[in-house]
Amino acid sequence: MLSVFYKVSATLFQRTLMISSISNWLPGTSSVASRTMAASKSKNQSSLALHKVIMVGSGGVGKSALTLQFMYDEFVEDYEPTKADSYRKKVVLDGEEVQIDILDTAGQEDYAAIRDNYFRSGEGFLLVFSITEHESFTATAEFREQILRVKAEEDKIPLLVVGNKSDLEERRQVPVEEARSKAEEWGVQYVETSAKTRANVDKVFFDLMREIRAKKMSENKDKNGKKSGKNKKSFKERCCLLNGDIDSRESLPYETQIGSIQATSEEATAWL
Ligand SMILES: Nc1nc2c(ncn2[C@@H]2O[C@H](COP(=O)(O)OP(=O)(O)O)[C@@H](O)[C@H]2O)c(=O)[nH]1
Ligand SMILES: [Mg+2]
Repeated sequence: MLSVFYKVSATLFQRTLMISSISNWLPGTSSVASRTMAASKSKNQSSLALHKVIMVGSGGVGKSALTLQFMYDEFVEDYEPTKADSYRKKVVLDGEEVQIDILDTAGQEDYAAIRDNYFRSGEGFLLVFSITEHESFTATAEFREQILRVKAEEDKIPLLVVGNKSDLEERRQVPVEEARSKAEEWGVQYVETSAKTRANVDKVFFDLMREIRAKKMSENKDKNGKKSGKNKKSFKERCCLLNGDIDSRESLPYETQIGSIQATSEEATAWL
């Protein structure tokens, strides 16, 4: 009886730790300290683009092994299966220095509200299964549904389907063709990786970052297009006001409006 109590308490404690260690991924939960730190970052660092990637998939498929191989160039055989964590790394993407944030999920996504918050804050997803376990491939459809549900208002979500453990060919349960045609149906790329041999590990993270970057660029273009359209209109209005009512002109501060447009585009380019 006592041992059951200890087991349950330990699990709850572990989950609490897990959730707190990745709370920076939950929108609106950044601490004062982290906000202050962010504000005092060097100009160079804060101006680096940041791409936020989430590892999604059934337990045991190699999400942590892929993450750790990408981060530290090593294959971790026995990473704690219930441990979720987030990682940040500076990389050079097509000649540009950028930062990548990786959220390695692990079971906490069973709690729908927590999972939805993570998914909402992610900009791109690696949907991982193991080529040695057909069930994990079938599960990708449900994970994808969850992502689409949370990001319903977004056009195209950067996502790659990843068939991991390609070094275990003799234990393959998911034919390449089956996975490829599913990915085609979803309009995404299918890549096979091995966290053990490092095959295609960089490729999946870099290709995903490219998709995220392309999406941000096109969103930015749209935003800027709309902004300049708006600006033209208010400039016209202002001309009329200048000809007429001086008091009304004061209530439409020209400098402030231009300033806010500049701030918006600067803010946006920081996410490119
Ligand atoms: N042979 C082989 N084993 C792998 C590979 N990726 C992960 N594993 C092993 O599969 C098990 C589960 O991996 P893990 O990263 O903890 O899975 P997660 O639950 O999705 O995070 C571990 O024993 C890993 O060593 C791989 O590419 N090849
Ligand atoms: Mg894991």
